[in-house]
Amino acid sequence: MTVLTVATKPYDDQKPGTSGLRKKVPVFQQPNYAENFIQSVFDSLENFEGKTLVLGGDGRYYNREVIQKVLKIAAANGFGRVMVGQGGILSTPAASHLIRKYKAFGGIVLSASHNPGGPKEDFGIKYNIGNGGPAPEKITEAIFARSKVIDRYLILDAGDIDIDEIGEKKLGDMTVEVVDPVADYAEMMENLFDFDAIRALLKSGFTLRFDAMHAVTGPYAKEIFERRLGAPEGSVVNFVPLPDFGGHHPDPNLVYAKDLYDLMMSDKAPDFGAASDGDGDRNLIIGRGIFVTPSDSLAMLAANAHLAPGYKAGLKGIARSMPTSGAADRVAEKLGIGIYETPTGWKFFGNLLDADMATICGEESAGTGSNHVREKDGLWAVLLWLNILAGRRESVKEIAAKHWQTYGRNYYSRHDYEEVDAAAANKLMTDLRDKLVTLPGTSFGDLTVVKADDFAYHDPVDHSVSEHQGIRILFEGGSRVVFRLSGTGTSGATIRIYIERFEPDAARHDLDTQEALADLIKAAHKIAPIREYTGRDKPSVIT
Ligand code: G16
Repeated sequence: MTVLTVATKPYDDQKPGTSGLRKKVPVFQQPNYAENFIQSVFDSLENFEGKTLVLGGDGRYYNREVIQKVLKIAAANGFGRVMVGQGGILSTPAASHLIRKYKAFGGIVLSASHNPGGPKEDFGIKYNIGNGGPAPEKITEAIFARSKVIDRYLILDAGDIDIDEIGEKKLGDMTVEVVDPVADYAEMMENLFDFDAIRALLKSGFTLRFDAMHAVTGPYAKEIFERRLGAPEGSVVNFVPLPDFGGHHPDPNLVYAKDLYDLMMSDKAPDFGAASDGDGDRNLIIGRGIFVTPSDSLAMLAANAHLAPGYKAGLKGIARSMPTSGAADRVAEKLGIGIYETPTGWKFFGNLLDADMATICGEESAGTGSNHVREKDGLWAVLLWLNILAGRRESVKEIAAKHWQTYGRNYYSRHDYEEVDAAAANKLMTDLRDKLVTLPGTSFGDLTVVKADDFAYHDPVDHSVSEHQGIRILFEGGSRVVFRLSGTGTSGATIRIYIERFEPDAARHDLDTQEALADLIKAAHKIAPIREYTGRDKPSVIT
């Protein structure tokens, strides 16, 4: 088969964001757009000839087409083997696991995560390195630099290859191995968690509902929860992955997983409810009558992880992204282990995990994971919760209440202003940066600013520095508000405000979150008058 060298012209907008390149499908469908980016990835890497690439995606619209492009471009560039999930499907954590288990050179994951899918919706391409994690900034910057000057790509002159039948086939000199997307992942979960104990819990009448949101975790959840753990059929809902996720946002939060939330707050609630997102790396945890914020979930999982066989030796450290609440810090302090504060983006945890400085990591954006892979992992978080519930035989509500009694409660909320005008959002952030020096000492009602800065991260492993990672306003007593622009949206800009208050007094642990944070929310809008800049008078999503 012939390798074709196709002349192309660069696009100037192929800068990877928080997690890979995410754009609308019609943008990806422009002539050579996907080809340019894939070739830019390969042009930024060295010494992969003859090596293995892992490939899969969350099954969203355009997944299959881009899988074929990657296969032919990988063959033309000299990869020896591509392991591709059957039907082009691999959850993000399952892809990370395959890269690690089979010592692949790297992997390409096609996903726009929790963003909607469909002909006019979102698509994405992400490159993961040999440790199984998202490429670090020095590689994503090299990819972007290459994409701005690219003038050709290499592609095998071949027909499409069957990716639905498990087994090996040849594409030129390259082997394409179509693998079961679930098997290796499910086996890893069996090794990390006490499946017997969870089985016994489910047998005792404990009920669960897992909402796969018509996204990639459906087949994984069916296999693990229903077939291997014996949850009754029907415990997993919306389990058929659809290219448009059934027309919904596959985003497991209180807005887009409202049906699950309403059920869990009703008198028909099962004991435990959970959901995952488009590509299976995020999680939502709701007990009967209680939503557990991702920041609290991280802290509670870390405090109880020793109940699961995979973590019984204890944790080396905990890492959290800067906007994530400080709840995990208190657990780390009590355990006498390190706590690391990184910028938003799972890629920043990779070095800490590789250096064995952190074992469990988490983000406020519904991501939790551990050193078992190098991505966050939605089903892992659900299974660790189930393992803890099986070990403690208490409800989620009881576990949360006891946790807060021991450590205090970090009231926490995030307010998102989605799809606002990008220029207005950037101006808001620039003006905010300009007034940071004047803020310390200023009061807003009873709140006095003690510190205001623009978060910069100094990686303790490779000593790289990442600046402008979010504006922090810290108040006396430990409350804070943080402002950031999202790095994952595909139209306009999304302003995020993260609001947090620490409450040590157990008598005040039953307040409504928004009420507990009301004065901080007011102060946030005085400091950054979003309405004046954007015309928006309320957030589009509150989590
Ligand atoms: C990605 C990253 C996460 C990040 C999240 C939100 O998640 O992997 O680390 O926290 O985006 O980022 P932002 O606030 O910039 O939108 P995912 O699930 O979209 O891949």
